[in-house]
Amino acid sequence: MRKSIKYLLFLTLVSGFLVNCTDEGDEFTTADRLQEGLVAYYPLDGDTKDYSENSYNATNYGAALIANRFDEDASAYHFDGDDYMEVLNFGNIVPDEEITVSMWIKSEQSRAQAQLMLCPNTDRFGISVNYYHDSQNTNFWDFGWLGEGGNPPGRTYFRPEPFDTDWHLFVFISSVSQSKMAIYKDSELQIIETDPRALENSAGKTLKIGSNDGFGYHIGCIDDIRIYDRALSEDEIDLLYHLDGWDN
Ligand SMILES: [Ca+2]
Repeated sequence: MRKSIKYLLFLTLVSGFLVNCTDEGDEFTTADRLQEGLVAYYPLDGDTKDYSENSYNATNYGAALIANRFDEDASAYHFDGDDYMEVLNFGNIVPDEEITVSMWIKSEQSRAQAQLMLCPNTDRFGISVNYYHDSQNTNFWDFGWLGEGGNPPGRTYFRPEPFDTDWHLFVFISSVSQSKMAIYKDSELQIIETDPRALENSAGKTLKIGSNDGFGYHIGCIDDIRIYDRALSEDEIDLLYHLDGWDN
């Protein structure tokens, strides 16, 4: 009898221990998933620092702090047409075959503009959403694109992109191992193609945020930029979209 009571007590302790472990394990897993493979993270909450382990901080040339999508003061940046940020030597750590870029963008116009560009802009790593092209609003995602016309390897684009001036989460994936390039908007797939290309010759290049190389300035706001060295899953993209309770 005493033995079975002891055994019951033992079982109770063990099950309590297991429940605790599982809870902590789940929390760890969720946070850990969005940290895994993160090579750059600019939350843009009052500064332009990189909060990943790499600490490739951005220098700001004119962009102004503004409220983010949750109406929290000074938690995103506004670009008025001649502003940009730059991260020197980002080309030394940029992923070259497997990459995901996630960023919140609020555009004021459809125009010739870039929100991200590795410069000098040769084989291109660049993002241009709400770009007015061939009389249509377009979202371009270039990774390893060599400048050929048409719809070549290393480039995918979506149009016509319906234009509005709201915040949207854009996620861009290029993966040589999975043979895909994809663009997601607000966690919905916009387009997927099967001809990615590896990025070459990136050493020493500068990452520009909010412009191309001295032109193509973005007009609008940018927030929460994350760059990963892997292709995020659709579940992870959904996690990013709803992070901090966003449910629009
Ligand atoms: Ca922010």
